[in-house]
Order: sequence, then C-alpha cells, then structure tokens
Amino acid sequence: MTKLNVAMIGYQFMGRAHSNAWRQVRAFFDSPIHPVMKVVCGRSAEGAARAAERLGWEESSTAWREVVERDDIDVIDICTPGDLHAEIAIAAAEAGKVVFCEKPLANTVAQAESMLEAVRRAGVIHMLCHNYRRAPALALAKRMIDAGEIGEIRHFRGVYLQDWIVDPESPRVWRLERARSGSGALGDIASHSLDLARHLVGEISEVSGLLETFVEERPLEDGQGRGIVDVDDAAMAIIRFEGGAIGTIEGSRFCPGRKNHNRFEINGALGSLAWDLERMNELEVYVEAGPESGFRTILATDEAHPYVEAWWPPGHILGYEHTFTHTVYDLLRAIGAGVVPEPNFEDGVRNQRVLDAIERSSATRRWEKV
Ligand code: SOE
Repeated sequence: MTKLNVAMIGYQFMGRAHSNAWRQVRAFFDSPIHPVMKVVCGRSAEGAARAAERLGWEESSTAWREVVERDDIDVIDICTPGDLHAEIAIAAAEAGKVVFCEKPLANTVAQAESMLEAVRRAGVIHMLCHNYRRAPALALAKRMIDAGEIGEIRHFRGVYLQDWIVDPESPRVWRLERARSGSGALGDIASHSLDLARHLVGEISEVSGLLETFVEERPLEDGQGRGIVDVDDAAMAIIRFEGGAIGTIEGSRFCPGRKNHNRFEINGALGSLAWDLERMNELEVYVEAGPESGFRTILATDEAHPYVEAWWPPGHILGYEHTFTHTVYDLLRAIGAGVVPEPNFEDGVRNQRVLDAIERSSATRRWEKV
C-alpha cells in the first residue's frame, strides 16, 4: 500500500469537512493510496494545534511555505479563503506536490490561469473540490443524462439559497470582503450551481448577469466599528450553453428559511430531473410514459448507485460530509492511476471565466461572452 503524506492549509469549515474525508476514506473505500494526515497549517499556533488534535493531524504549523517545501509532504490540500489559493497552489506545484483546492479556484481569472499554468508546467496532479458532483443522486443524474434518458437538454435551472446574513447586524466576515473572498454569493454559492451546470449540461457561451448588495455596511467582527460590504449579497444570471440549452443560475444569502438550498432542475426533450441538497439522497425523475406519467422519486441509496456500496445497506441515507469523502477517494484513485481527475484546475479556470462574465455583465448591463 503506497502511503502519501497530506498537508492541509486552513482548518475552519472546509478544513473540518476535508479532515473528516481524509480520516474516513480508507475505512470505507478500497483506496490504492493510504493518505497520512501529516500536517495542518493555520495562522494561529494554538488554533492549528487544537485542530491537529481534534481533526486527527500528526503535526500543526503556522508556516505553510515551509510545509509545502518539505520532502516528506506529497499532497497539499488548500482550505483557506480564496485570496491565498493562488500563492499556495503555485508554490505547491513548483514543489512537485499534488494540489487539491477548494472552490472557487481563485478570486480572479488571472489568478486561476496562473494556477493552471503552474500545475501544467510542473506536471502535477490537480483537483478542484466541487463536492456536490459526488452526491450519489447527483452522480446518478449525470449517468442518466449521459445515457440520453431525458434526451436533448433544453433548460438548466440552478439555485443556491441561504439566509445566514439576512440580519443586517450580522458581522462582516471574510466572505463579505472582496479582498479575501473575491466576490460574495457569486463565487461562494452560485459557483456551485455553475459547476453543476457545466458538469451536467456543458460549456457556457454567454451570460446576462445581475449582482446586488442589499446591506452595504456591517459591524466588524472585532466590534471596533463598522465596515463596507464590497461584495454581492445575491447573484443571478441567464445563461446560454454552447450546445443550445438555456438556463438560469441564482445564488443568494438573503432567503429566510433557506439554509443550504442548493437545487437544480434540468428539462430535456424526453424528461426532467431535479435534485435538492436538503433532500440529498433523492433524485426526482420525470420521463414521459403515457397517462400514468408523473414525477417519481428515486432514493439513490442502492448498491447500484454511485459510491453507496462502500457505506450502508439501501435506505440508510448519506449526508453532506460523504460528498467530500467521495471526492477524496476519487482523488486518491487518480493519484494511483497517475491521471488528473475532474473537476480540476482547467474546470476552475472555465468556472472563473463564467463568474467573471456574470460580474462584467452586471456592470455593463449587456450580455457578455465567456
Ligand atoms: C458558505 O456559503 C458555504 O460554506 C460555502 O462556502 C460552501 O461551498 C457550501 O458548500 C456551503 O456553504
């Protein structure tokens, strides 16, 4: 069994989700690689040490550059805010490491392109973590679409709705600072709908976008005054696919009651599919079949469904965290086979170009080509 030493940079929400995946993957999947959770890096020595102890990393460090350069480190897992993705990924590629990066790939197209160039020049394996692609019901939808079961696709309709900053006095966290996050709902959650649109339907040729910021200043996290919100609170776009389909994408943090409502519906010439993260194990399917036709719900927890046989018997449903374990498993399989998995930094650049076109279109109030 080949062992690979992993170093993860960042240990908050995504760091916890990724740590859980690194810990679980070999317990449930026949991975060709044994990932060793070697080092977790962060800005706070105390915080990183606590994260190492709680999340299962052998060491902790506040010096990510030194860790990236270590000869005993094979994989760099980037779970920081977007403003650090490019610097870390480029250093990791130049050090010959496998580079695994959270979405969105970067805060700008230029940063994303420099990351792709660096991993290509170094010839290293690279992967972008868009975890929802590997929810079993969603992977089943992809299998059905690719098999032509709903025919030629006409519409993609994606929404990603949350409500965690509806309160105007909710503090200005890093996700609300352009310098840290690159954008607001656009890059944080609409990027998921966009990635699913590209994954399930195909490449996007042009967009008409609308960004809005409802609350333009908020209390600072340290309580020492207030700060400007320079990112979008909500992002919407009409999109045209290269293959002829049309669609809409919407990401908003101002939808009271919607906690993590990531939903899509796809309408094809022969039928429709719909999926909702808040009902993650279910795929709604409509295929025309005469007077008894109607939407039916497939509970995607049978062994025949993607990834499920590694876990539990049918009906013992899976959750959000399993999508990260599936992603890490596919990364390890790719490393074992010496191939670049999907999505990777090329997808990251393509996604970033669409995000940028949506932002440009919102400013120019014109359709923008990707
Ligand atoms: C916050 O909006 C967030 O944590 C996103 O950053 C993640 O990508 C999403 O999966 C859950 O919500």
